[in-house]
Order: sequence, then C-alpha cells, then structure tokens
Amino acid sequence: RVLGPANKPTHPMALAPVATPRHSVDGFVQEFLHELNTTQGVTLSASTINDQYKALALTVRNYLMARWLETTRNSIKSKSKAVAYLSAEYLLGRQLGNALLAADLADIAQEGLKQCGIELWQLRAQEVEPGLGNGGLGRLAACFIDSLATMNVPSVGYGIRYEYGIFRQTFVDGRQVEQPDTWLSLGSPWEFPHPEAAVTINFGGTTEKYTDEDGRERTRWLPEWDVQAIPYNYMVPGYLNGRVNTLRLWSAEATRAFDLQIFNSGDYARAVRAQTFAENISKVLYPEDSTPQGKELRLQQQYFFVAASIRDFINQVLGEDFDLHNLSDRIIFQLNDTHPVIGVPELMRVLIDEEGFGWDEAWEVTSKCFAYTCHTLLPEALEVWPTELLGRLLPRHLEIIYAINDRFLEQVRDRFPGDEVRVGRMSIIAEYPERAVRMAHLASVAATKINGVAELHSQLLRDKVLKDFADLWPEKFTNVTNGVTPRRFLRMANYKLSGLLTETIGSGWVTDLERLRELEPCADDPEFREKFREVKAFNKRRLTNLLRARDGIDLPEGHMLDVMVKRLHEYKRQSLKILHVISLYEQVISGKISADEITPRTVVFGAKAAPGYRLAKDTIHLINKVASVVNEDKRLDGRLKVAFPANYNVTLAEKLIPAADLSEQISLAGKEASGTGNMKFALNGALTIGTDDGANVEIRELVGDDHFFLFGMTEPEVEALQAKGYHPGEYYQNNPQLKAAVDLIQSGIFSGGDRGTFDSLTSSWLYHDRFMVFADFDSYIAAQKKVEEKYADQDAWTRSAILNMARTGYFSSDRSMRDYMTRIWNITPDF
Ligand code: T68
Repeated sequence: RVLGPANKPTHPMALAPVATPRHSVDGFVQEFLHELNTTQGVTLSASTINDQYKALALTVRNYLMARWLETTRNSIKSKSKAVAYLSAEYLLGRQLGNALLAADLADIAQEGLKQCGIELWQLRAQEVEPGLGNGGLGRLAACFIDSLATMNVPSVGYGIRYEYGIFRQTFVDGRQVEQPDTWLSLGSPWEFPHPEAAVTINFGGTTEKYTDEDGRERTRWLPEWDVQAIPYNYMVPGYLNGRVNTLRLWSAEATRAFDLQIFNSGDYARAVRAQTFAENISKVLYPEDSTPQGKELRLQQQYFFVAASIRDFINQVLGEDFDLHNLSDRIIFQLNDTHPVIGVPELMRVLIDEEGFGWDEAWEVTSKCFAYTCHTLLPEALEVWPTELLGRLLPRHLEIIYAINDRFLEQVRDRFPGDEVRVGRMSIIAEYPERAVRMAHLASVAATKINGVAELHSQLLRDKVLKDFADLWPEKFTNVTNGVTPRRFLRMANYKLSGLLTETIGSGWVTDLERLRELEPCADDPEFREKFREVKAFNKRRLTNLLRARDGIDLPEGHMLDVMVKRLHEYKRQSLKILHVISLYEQVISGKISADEITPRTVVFGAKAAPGYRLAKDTIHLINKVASVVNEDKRLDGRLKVAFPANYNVTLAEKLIPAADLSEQISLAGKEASGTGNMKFALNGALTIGTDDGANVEIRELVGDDHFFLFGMTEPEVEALQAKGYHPGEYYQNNPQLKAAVDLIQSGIFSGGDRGTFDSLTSSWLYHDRFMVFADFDSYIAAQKKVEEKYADQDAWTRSAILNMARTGYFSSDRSMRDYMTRIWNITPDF
C-alpha cells in the first residue's frame, strides 16, 4: 500500500486543508446543487427525493470534512494514548440529523432547501437507519462514540459492517414476522470504503513447532483459508467542537488468491461458492439479545473484526518502527461485553508468533491493553465456545488460551492452596456439559479493569457472577453507570423541550447535562409548568401524526401515554404490563368497576423478539390480540387503548420517548444490568414506574421517592423467595384479580374462542414463572393506582416530571466517558 504522494508536492494547494463550504444559506445551496449535479448526476428539477437526500448528506459531509481530516492527522501525529472501542454492535440511528446538528447547519439547511423548493423533514425521512445492533448494548456503543468525539477524546470505534442489520419486524395476524433489513439498498452516503486498505484474516488449519535462526522453539499457524477485511470509515462528529472521530466497520470479501486457485482448477461454481462463503461473515447481524447462539459463523464474525482492528491499529496508527513493548502507552482496547474477547489471544499470537516476543513479555503487554465491560447478570447470557469449534477455527488461539489458563490456575492455586473446587469454578475452560472456553473468564483474567454498567449491577458482579475473580483481584473491579447522549435523545429528539431549556438556562446543558439542575426551581413556577405541558402535548401530537402515517394507528387525545419499549425478554416482563391491561379490562367487563373509574390511558409497546425465542414471540402475539379486542370494546368508553407499532427502532424511539408520560422499567430485581431507555425517558420528563433494578436504583435516588413509582421485590427478597421455593400457582389461587386476568386469557376471548392459543404462556407463568411476574403483580397494581392518583393532579404530575428531567443530568454518556477515562483508561482529552 502506497501512503501519500510519490514526490514532494509543489502546488501550494496540495498542503492546504480542504476548503469548508461557506457557512451561509447561499454557500449551502451552492454546495448542495453542486453535489446534486456532480455526484448524483441530475439537475434539481429532475431529481428524486433520494437524489436530494443523498446530495444533502454529501453536502453535510463536506462541511465536516476538513475537521475530520484534521482530527485524523492529529491523532496520528500526537502520539497520545487512544481508546479503541471494540464492539460487535453499533445501533447508530439515522445520521443526517446528528451531522446537521454537529456542523451547526440545521437552520441553514432548512432555509437553503426551502429556497430549492424542498422540505428538510422530507429528506430526513428518506434515510434508512443503520440498525447494526440489537438493543441496549449496541445503542450504548453509539452513545459512547458520540460522547468521545464531543469530549475531544482520541478514540476509534471498531465493529462490523453488517450487510443486513437487525431484522425489520412486521406483524401478520398479530404474530411477529421478520423481514431482512436492506439498509444499503439505496446506497449509504455516510460511508467511505477503503478496499486498498484491506487486511487478510486467517482461519482454520493447524499449528506447527519449529526452531528459528536463533535456535528458539517457536510455533506458527498454518491457516487453511482466509478472507479480506475491507474497512469502511464513518464520521463521528463531535458537537460543535471541530472534532470528527472515526468509526471503522469491517466488511468481508473473498481473497483474490483464494478465488484464483479454484478458478484455475476450472471449478467455476466452487469458486463462486467460496466467494459467498467469505462474504457470509459480515452478511447479517445475529438477532439474539442476551442469549448467545454459539454458532460458528458468530465466532468467525468476532475474530474477523477484532483481528482486523488490532492489525489496523498497529499498522496504521503506530507505524512500523513502533516498539510494541510500549503498546499500552498508546492504546486501550475496551471490550464491549465478551464478543471481542478473542482479541486477547490474538494480540498474544501477534506478539509471540509474529513479533518474536517471549511469553512473559507478551503477557506483560497484553494484560495492560484490555478492559472488559460486562452487560448482563443472566447466567445463560455468558458466552462459551466449545473447544472443538474454537480449535477447528482458530487452532493457535486455543493453544494460547490453554497456556493463559495454565498460568492463571497456577496463580489461583498459589493464593488458595488445596481449593480445587475453586480452581474448577474459575478455570477459563469449562468441562461440562462439554469442554468449552468461558469468554467472561478469559476477559476477567486478561483485563486491567472489569466494570458493570450500573451500581447494583457492578455490586452483583462482585458478589455473585464474578465473585471468585473479585476475591482474587478486588482492585480490578469498578463501576461505570451507563449514560445516553443528550445530543440525540434530548437536543434532537425533543427540540421543543430543548428550546424551552435553552431559553431558561442557556444552551450549555447540551454538553454539560448536570446543568439541568438549574431548572429545579422551575418546577414550582406555574408558567414554566404550563410551557412544559405544552411541549409534552406538542410531542404527543407529533407522535400521533407519525403513528397514523407509519402504522395506521390512531392515538386518542388526552390520554396518559404509558410506554414500554425495549427488547422482548421474559426478564423484562412485558407480560406483567399486559396482565395489568387485561386486568383493567376484565374489571370493567365483569362490572367490578365502571369505565369512568379508569384513567384514560394508552399503553404503547415497542419490542422485537429474537426470531427463535418462542415465549417472547408468543408474548408479542398476546399483546397484539389483547390490543385488537380491548381497542374495539365499547364498554371501555375509549378510556383504555393498546398500541403496538411494529419495528421499534432508534428512529421511532426518538419520537416516542419525548411524548411519554409514564416509563415502564419493570424487570425482576437483579436481572436488568442497567437499562438506558429508563434514562432517556426521565430526561424527557416522563415519570418512571419501576423495580429496584439496574440504573432505576440510581434514577430513584436522584429524583427522590416522591417522584418515582417504586414497586416489587428487592434483589435480596427475590433471592430469599427463590431459596425458600417459589410457587406461582399459589399467587394465582390467592389473588382473585390475578386469577381473573389469567382466566380471561384462558377463556379464549383474545383468540377467537380458542382456549389453547396462549397455553405456552399461561403454563409457563403458572408452573415456572422464572421471573416472578405473579409475585410482583400485586405490588405493581398498587403502584399503578398511585400513578393514577398523581396523574389526576396535573400540577403535581408536571412538577414531578420537571424534577425528573432536572435531576437526571448525571445520566449523560459524557459523564460515563469521564468515568471510563479516570477509572479505567487513565487518559485525558486532547485539546
Ligand atoms: C444490555 N445488554 C443490558 N445485550 O441488558 C442492559 N447480548 O441492561 C444495559 O443497559 C445495556 O446492555 C447497556 O449496558 C444487551 O443489550 C445485547 O444486546 C446482546 C447482544 C448479543 C449478545 C448478547
């Protein structure tokens, strides 16, 4: 690869930074028309909306370009320590709005386009969001890279450019049906492919021992096949700070040599198959959330992107003469869960096999270069890879993992002599039900720091999930509570509220969210409360219009908007929410209460289920069926509605969250690592009904008990009940309200008279109820009564909503990044 020009440039322009278009309406229009003509190849009058959208995206890119080139040049020059965020997922959401905001172009673009006869919102609607993630973990990565750019932190995000992101959800007769997400079909104007910078990634084969020229015993890997990793760069613009970081996503392509060999053998069909085989690696995002699949292709994906990223950083950023003994002075690889942990043996392999390091030397370096973030508490969510599979795909890496384990277990035996049970528990290698590598253990052994994502979660990691590791290395453990970017989720998503905030306290809150505290006194100001209510009403109208056009859903006016949006999972307990709805319905139709005793409320669900997760899909089916019955029943007098727009994604979240009154965060205590939707709702002035779980604990501490609807067992109470023996059937028998709701499902009323349709769900609750929905039902219903009482007093409600917003500035991802910098990375921002 040739870097830079062959001869020293003589033209003066060659050294000048690229010109930024004029920051004015005229400058913008000129640039926009230029892009339309020269890149899209059309005149304004002949252009389609897609042409216009693409030309607009390219225009905005041009405004950011000089800053990007400058940031990149500086980061190579400055030699400061950088963060490489390694994540298999980035749930970015649409790019255009964020880029306009970062470049301070929103008003100029709106006016310029208007003069061209174009509405900005219409072009924004044209963008298909890159859904390269499942849920919280992927969205967190996107928030973090936004904050790193905004805070001037030298950093790069590495991941996979999936050709198909998270599936598009549709409903057929109320059941989820998945469609492929063809986000690239109209082309993506945000990416910069660099096929010339491809990296070769090896797989399979065997290893062999040999003696090198110095007489040293060495090992080499003789791989069987390889693929090319092609980098695609994306701008990550900081907010109004002149910095643009890079997100680098890898795409798999067949290697030319591989192809040629087969082509030459005359087997054309096989050659084409080989190509498909290679390209499969980055074809599709695994839609499983919190339940790893253990599929070979998934491990291929993990190794593919991590190996390419490590190589890329060493070659491109550090350059040839860098002494890799000092690697940890220049980089920290942050592991977003265990998905990139194969990077640990990979770095060892590079240092030992390729660079000639001795084991101890290599470990000295490697064990300073990684930090590990855990995102779960569910034991079934901890990744393990059968040694058979790992050894077949990455034979050298398996050897290295065994060697790491041998030395590690020696350490454990030294510290805890005779405690072989502990040794077995802690081993990186599990022996049952099959021999397998425990990726969380490998991560814990290698990492300089291990963090959970909320206080309670980090505590439970230390006390339960990784207790043995915390006993051995207490100093490794820390917490960084998650956060969300205020740019996307407040400034962009809620521009009406943003306007009110800026008018009241100035615009500093966008990058210093704790300043929302200054709004506390406004909670007692009737005029401010009125304005705040008007903002909420505006956001509800906006949502109503969107859902009408997008889903044909009609939201009634004047309802409390009660929102539960997140992945569908048993532990998150969408079933508890729908049982509440069913119970309200049952009480009205059985005459226990009259419709006018119900607080007018619309319950909004948004949730995708993993395609193979039966109970989750059945829950979606139930919700849709309940919706269609409840929404039509005149006896409710229109006071209770259920809306379930399909395909919940970042784009929909940006409209839904600002409109919500009530945020449902109702997981069983001790199961939700943090949650981040909970933070977005509070910041947008919704009140939370929630359990003492994840970051809910910290939200409640900050906003105060009077402004939070707490219910349900605490984590220790859950443990105690589990230990004593939990019998959901008893709750069913002893709680007439719960029994009536479950019986109503079993009556067939939601399934056209068929009594068995939802048996899988009802029997799972009655006989297992792993997440104790029945045990928390009563407490949840009681908390919902409190919600209704408070909502009846609109002044009190608004007061609480304002205080929720004013007191949750802590949950900015800028603060999370600051915590990572001081507690984990030991780096400071660049200026
Ligand atoms: C989420 N985890 C946590 N996992 O559930 C949530 N898993 O509490 C937390 O707020 C969030 O992470 C951010 O820390 C996930 O989203 C996954 O998406 C996932 C994907 C693949 C495999 C396993």
